[in-house]
Amino acid sequence: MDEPVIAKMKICLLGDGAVGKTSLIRRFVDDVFTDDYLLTIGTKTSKKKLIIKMKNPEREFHLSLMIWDIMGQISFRKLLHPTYLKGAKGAILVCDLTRKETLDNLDDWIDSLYVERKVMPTVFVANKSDLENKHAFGTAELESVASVYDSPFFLTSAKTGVNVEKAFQALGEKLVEEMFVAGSISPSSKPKLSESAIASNYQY
Ligand SMILES: Nc1nc2c(ncn2[C@@H]2O[C@H](COP(=O)(O)OP(=O)(O)OP(=O)(O)O)[C@@H](O)[C@H]2O)c(=O)[nH]1
Ligand SMILES: [Mg+2]
Repeated sequence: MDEPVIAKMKICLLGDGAVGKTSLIRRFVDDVFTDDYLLTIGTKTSKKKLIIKMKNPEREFHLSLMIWDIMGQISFRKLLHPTYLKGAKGAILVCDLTRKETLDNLDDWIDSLYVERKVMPTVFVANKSDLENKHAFGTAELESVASVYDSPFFLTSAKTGVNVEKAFQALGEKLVEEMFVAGSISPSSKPKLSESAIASNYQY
């Protein structure tokens, strides 16, 4: 198998206040959860390595993700977006299964995303699946939004951890696909790409 391809990239989580963006990142990065709601003030970044294994051609990708967490309060949306989204290569759109309006509002978040770039790999997540008797919508509604953007979708719980890793993996796979489509990596070549060389291609 060819050497792993190493790339650094910025991704971000978008969605209304209290949908669970910070909790999903904490579950993914540190595998922890708390019931406390500490609303994010401004932005916060975390790092995590993600390994994506491609089958055909067989190839491993080591993605160093710089994950940007933003406060979801609507009043801050326009103020923060220009810097928050700059250089982002992909996004996870997060809504809350117990509040239907958080799904409807994803359109607005996507609009802000597309100001930065016309198309970007995205994954849709409806969080808090553990609150089973409080669901205000289901898979079908989430799918109908995600399909408009040709994106994978997951019902997740930052509390139990269900599907959290899968959602980030799915975004990682889309990012890798995009690297091929962009032509920066050819499947047949044996790249001698140093981390810094890749980083200059994929700046965050
Ligand atoms: N039951 C349950 N509660 C959750 C889940 N994810 C988050 N929460 C709770 O929901 C509240 C908000 O979670 P946060 O992760 O802070 O939400 P956020 O999207 O980062 O909010 P902002 O920073 O204000 O944009 C907290 O009390 C969390 O404990 C989940 O999967 N299940
Ligand atoms: Mg937060």
